[in-house]
Amino acid sequence: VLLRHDLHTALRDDQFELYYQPIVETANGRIRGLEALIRWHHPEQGMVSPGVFIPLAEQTGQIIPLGRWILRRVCQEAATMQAAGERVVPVAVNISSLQFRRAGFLEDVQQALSESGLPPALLELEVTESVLLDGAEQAIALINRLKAMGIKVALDDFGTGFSSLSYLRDLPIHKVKLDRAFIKDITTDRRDAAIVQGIIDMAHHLDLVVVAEGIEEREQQQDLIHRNCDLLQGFLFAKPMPQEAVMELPDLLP
Ligand code: G
Ligand code: G
Ligand code: MN
Ligand code: NA
Repeated sequence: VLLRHDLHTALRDDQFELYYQPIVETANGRIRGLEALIRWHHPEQGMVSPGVFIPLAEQTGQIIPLGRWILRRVCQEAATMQAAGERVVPVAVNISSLQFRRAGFLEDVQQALSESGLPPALLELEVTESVLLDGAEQAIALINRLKAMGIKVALDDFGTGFSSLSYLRDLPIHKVKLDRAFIKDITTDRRDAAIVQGIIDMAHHLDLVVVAEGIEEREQQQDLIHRNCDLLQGFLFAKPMPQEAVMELPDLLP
């Protein structure tokens, strides 16, 4: 109840911060991208997880101004990082389905890009299958327009919820992110291994890039090298961290 009310003032009082987690090349740990993950420094409760306040913001409608703020801030910070260092990699932003499906979303993206000067090729949007909730046609049309602007779209949390194989066929995405639920036991559970291998092979035949999430152990990396997974993300390489910290990282993560 308190959190719900606090969300209103949090934006105004600048209590949000964006953390960034590297996404690396499977075989060698070279940083190939960053995912922006929001953090809320609550004045009394300390750090509140987005797993808690994003669903709340979706219920209250606050996700619209918050989502717009996130897009603008990520584009600004990504432009800053690009200008400051030699490393030029795309930055991915999680987009709530409510935000994605709302009129004006495309204009918000365009505005965030133009005011920051960030090249569209350095922005990626992560969406989940729930963007399809009220009509696949609209979602497909929107993703095609984003694609025409040079912005890539990834399908996040793939394999969980109600995600279906036909989404890989119908959505004009360029990347699929395998949920960490499949990765957790990949080295010991033949069923998980079979599903992951199947998704990787199918995605490659569809010309999609595959990212595995939640890599915590070296053995999982070894396994995914053999399975031909393109990119990895997880605590083994780096946790989400503030912009200043991520800028200090070397190009290759052990
Ligand atoms: O960073 P963490 O693992 O605590 O994130 C928990 C959940 O919150 C994940 O599902 C993640 O996708 C979501 N999340 C994190 N940052 C953002 C954001 O900026 N926007 C949206 N819509 N969701 C986010
Ligand atoms: O739903 P989405 O994939 O956007 O969520 C990303 C979330 O996963 C972030 O909140 C991030 O903190 C979390 N995460 C990233 N790497 C790992 C990991 O190796 N292990 C676990 N348990 N969580 C991770
Ligand atoms: Mn994500
Ligand atoms: Na995910």
